Amino acid sequence: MLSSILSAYGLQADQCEIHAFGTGLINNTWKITHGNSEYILQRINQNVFRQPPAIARNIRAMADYLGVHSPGYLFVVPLTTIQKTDMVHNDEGYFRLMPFIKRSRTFDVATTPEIACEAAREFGCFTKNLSGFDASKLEATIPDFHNLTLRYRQFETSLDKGNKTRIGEAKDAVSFLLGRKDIVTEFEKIRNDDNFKIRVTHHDTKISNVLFDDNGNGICVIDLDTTMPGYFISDVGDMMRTYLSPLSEEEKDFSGIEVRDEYFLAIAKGYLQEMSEELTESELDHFVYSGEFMIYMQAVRFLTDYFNDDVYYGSKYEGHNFVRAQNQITLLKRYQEKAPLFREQVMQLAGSQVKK
Ligand code: GN1
Ligand code: MG
Repeated sequence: MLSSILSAYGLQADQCEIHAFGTGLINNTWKITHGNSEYILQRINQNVFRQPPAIARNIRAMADYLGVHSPGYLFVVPLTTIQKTDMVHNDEGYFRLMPFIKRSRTFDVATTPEIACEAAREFGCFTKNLSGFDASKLEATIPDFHNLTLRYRQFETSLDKGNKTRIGEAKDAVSFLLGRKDIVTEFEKIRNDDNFKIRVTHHDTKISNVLFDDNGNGICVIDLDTTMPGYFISDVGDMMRTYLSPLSEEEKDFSGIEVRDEYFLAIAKGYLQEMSEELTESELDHFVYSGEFMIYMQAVRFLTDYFNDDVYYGSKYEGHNFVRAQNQITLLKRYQEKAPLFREQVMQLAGSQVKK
């Protein structure tokens, strides 16, 4: 299947080593080795990304801007085919090939606060470098991706139309999420707040989307498919969701889920190092809210998918998405306990900054 794709880039499959790569839930990813050259090949999941060419157009537009305004900034752009296209389209879908950055490594989990801080700095730097770029020029590769109002509505619909047995079994989780609708209400206030800026937002800031060198310094951010106009709370919030606990969303034993203060501080330091001058006072006031926003939204999305018979995320065992949803609910509770402390810390960190 991959040989015709590789040949579009002038590579012969029988001269390449091909290995499945990474842990993403959405796209298929392979590492391709051809002599001394290494590449990442991906097939875009078209059930999720309805218009894959929009991804390529977005990346091109950002690359053009950064080439002029931040020439030293490493921004990984897909390679072009012999026909000079950014992607290959055939019956199997849309594919693209990227250079594999030499001597780079990724982490599946945030293993130290330093790594978390570097990742946060990289995501902050990405948005900062693109702050002069008109975000509205980017196409929404997944319309309403982080629109919590819509996610909540989809949850309500799944309660109405979804798998009745599963809904019955998840009563506690359902009433917890319905009981935290204030998180949705706060999001709606943000949408009506002119001091909340629509920025170039990555929307998938897990640690494995940052490349590091051997010394643990960040090199660049990757996986730009969901980069589109959005709010900074998506990026900061998903870092909190995925770096604060030592256990991932896959963990079935919730007793070990905790929110580590030093990782919160690391995210805040790293991100604000780049972004404190950019953020408005309203935005800064919602720095801690961003964790609630993203953890809550992910719990809602997993539970909705469970009620919809796992059509979106898939499921490796019976009840998988229910476990993921409960895991995220536990994380949200742990996060909530620390929120007052975190608010103080953010104010202290930002205290010396002149806010716009
Ligand atoms: C999906 O495929 P992956 O792992 O990069 C999802 C994210 C979720 C994440 C949860 C396009 O990302 O929003 O946070 O799963 N991406 C999409 O693991 O839905
Ligand atoms: Mg992704």
